[in-house]
Amino acid sequence: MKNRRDFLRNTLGVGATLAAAPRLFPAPQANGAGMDMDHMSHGGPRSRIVSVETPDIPHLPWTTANGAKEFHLIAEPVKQEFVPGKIVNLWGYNGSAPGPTMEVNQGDRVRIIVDNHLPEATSMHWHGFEIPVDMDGAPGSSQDPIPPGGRFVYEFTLHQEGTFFYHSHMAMQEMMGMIGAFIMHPEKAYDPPVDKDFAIILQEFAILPNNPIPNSMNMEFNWLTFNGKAGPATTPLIVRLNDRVRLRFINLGMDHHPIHVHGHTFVVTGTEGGRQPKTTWGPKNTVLVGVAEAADVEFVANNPGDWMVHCHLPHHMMNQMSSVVGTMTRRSNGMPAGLGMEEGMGILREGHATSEDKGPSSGRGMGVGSTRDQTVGNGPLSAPQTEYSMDNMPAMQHKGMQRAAPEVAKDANSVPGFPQDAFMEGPAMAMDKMVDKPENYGLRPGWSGFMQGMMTFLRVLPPDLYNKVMDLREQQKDKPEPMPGMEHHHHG
Ligand SMILES: [Cu+2]
Repeated sequence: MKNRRDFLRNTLGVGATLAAAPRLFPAPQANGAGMDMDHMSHGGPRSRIVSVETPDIPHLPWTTANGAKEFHLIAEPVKQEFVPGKIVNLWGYNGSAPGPTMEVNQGDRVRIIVDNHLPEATSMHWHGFEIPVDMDGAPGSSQDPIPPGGRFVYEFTLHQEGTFFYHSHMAMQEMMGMIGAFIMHPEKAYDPPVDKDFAIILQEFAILPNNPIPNSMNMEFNWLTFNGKAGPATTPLIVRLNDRVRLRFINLGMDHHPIHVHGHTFVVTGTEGGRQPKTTWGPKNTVLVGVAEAADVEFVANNPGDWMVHCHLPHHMMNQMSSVVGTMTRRSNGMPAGLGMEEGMGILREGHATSEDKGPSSGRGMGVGSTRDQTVGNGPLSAPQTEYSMDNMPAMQHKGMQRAAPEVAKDANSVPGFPQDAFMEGPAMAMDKMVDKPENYGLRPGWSGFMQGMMTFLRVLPPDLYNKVMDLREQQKDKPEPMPGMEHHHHG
């Protein structure tokens, strides 16, 4: 018991000096199993518990103070890069949206200092925690909201285990990104133990074209993210062939997401309430993760390959879905008569984007919105049109994009319903180089053109390739992480 706690303390303690490092927990050694904790804890009951990886999201370090694990969360505006060049203003914690992942052990006493650096009041809710009501974070009923510049210290003992999360209890702040994973490891390792354990937070945002701020009232969600990234910028889940794998999905948004894993059959082993008994485990390949729910699934990765993991709602497999997108997809017909270029592209200098006079020019009303859409027909871009559009968007990073003529039949225009995929996907979107990272090593060339929205890969790798990816990841760790936006300034 003590050894196990010491391990996590030591591991996380190192993280205190690496607050910005996204990969707090190093990859397992090439010849080891999991985190190789057997050697560190002498085979105790927790010996087979591995730390949870949350790709693209850092872990929150902690210190020990006054008999508790002490964490520090700062609620603040953040810039999040969904895909290269798409930087949006969200609200989150400690520079990240979703906020950093917290990992604790069942039985721990924890203290969480929450500072509010937002321009308005907030309150922190510990979702599903069985704790005293004055620690619950319900604004107005269990505590006063934390004012801007204010602080609230939460402290409680945790007797639960499972996949939990924390979030602002101000509804619209939730839709600005304010959620984070809170993993409670069990006193005794789950049976069977896993070799790899991942958590993915599902979020959605409605963002007008060329507007960097989500409209939290709009329900036409056009940016769908895994851990704050949309495909192809999501970081693949790297596992070894025949590893036992746990995926933990957490959903906080306005939609339920049916998450589908290719090539494998899994069992649902837990919910937002904790571990489920084995008698409830039936075979599945899709799990519906409802709003405010979590789902743990487990399987043996016995099928080698680069397998897609994605939400199966068709509209959640796209980026920047919008029926009016200005010059990006339409060289003409994209702008209403009598308005300027900026208004036509949704860049507003005065007034509200959804006001009576501006709404139509931005192509959106307040709600479902199709009533305000401009009457433009869909149509695939020819290669020259794509070229023209890209070259006329100096702020858009397009170096490294792969362009080719869309594959379209000669008589395509005579087929009712055309175009569908030729409109959304294809020629302008492949950006393998722009999203290059160790975890993408060896993927099929051009793969990125077909990854959008809530999509990532489960890469089930044979030993050679697995070791190669892990070596590359080790090398990358020594390089400084670029800040969102910094690498895009030299364009234009
Ligand atoms: Cu979905």
